[in-house]
Amino acid sequence: MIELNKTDIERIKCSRHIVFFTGAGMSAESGVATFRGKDGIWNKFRPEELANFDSFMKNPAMVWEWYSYRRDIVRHVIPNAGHLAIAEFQKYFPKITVITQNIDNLHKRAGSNNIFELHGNIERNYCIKCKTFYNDIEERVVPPKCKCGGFIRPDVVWFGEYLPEDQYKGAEIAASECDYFFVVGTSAIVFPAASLIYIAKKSGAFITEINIEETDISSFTNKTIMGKAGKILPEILEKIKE
Ligand code: BV8
Ligand code: ZN
Repeated sequence: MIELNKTDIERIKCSRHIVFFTGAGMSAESGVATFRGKDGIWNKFRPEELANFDSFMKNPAMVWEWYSYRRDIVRHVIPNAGHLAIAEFQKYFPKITVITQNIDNLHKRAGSNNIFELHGNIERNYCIKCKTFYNDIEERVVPPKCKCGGFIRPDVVWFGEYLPEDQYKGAEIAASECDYFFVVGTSAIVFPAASLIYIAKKSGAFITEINIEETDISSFTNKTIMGKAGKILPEILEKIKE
């Protein structure tokens, strides 16, 4: 059972605005591999080799194949009990915000409707030359090309690239205004995304981390609950509903 006492539950219950800041661990129980865990996808590759623009320009086919492989996985998985619990929180609180580093669209598919996608979305693609968006592309040709001749790339944020302004700004405001900030399934080492945790704390939010292991921020949070997101989040929701 979760390590939350009556006071913890009361504190959540009287929150007006709760933020769920999520990383790859949120989708692990849906079958989407994390990045840095023992079976993380980046153990086989290195982010520098794949999730950056120069690699794409040097070897667009290799980078495109990697995203096609991941897009195929995402298309065949479903939101887990953790995603569904976060979506159900919307019924019991005036304001719920999801800030995700994930590009897998699972929060939206679970029914969350106030989401900031800091690192983009693997279902969206655009032409690097004319910026035309392509959602369903014929993946026969690798990498696919736009009618203008430009390469088509996934609409995700690569290393060294800026986060979408509107997404980061919106997330920053939510982090500074909320009274409760859950950090779920993230190693909290990628910036500027991870700075939102510090912004929330500085603004007086209560920070609770849900993870299966200690992270760089565990000593910094108000509370750390060891456990899987797909188990802990539904348990917290049940307590709220009691
Ligand atoms: C930028 C999209 C400005 C693509 C991603 C040195 C110091 C500080 C910063 C830097 C630095 N050197 C470089 C930087 C900047 C760099 C950065 O932060 N690097 C890190 C690695 C040090 N950041 C950038 O480049 C950003 N842009 O700074 O721009 C700029 C612009 C121009 C010039 C200069 C500066 C852009 C970063 C975005 C990169 N794109 N993803 C794609 O996905 O292919 S990042 C990638 O990492 C994913 O988005 C992922 O979500 C994110 C963070 O990883 P996590 O989500 O935390 O996943 P991870 O596997 O690490 O952890 C999973 C956790 O879950 C673990 O803790 C595990 O225990 C837990 N878990 C597992 N199972 C469960 C669970 N928890 C609960 N339940 C479970 N079942
Ligand atoms: Zn084009």
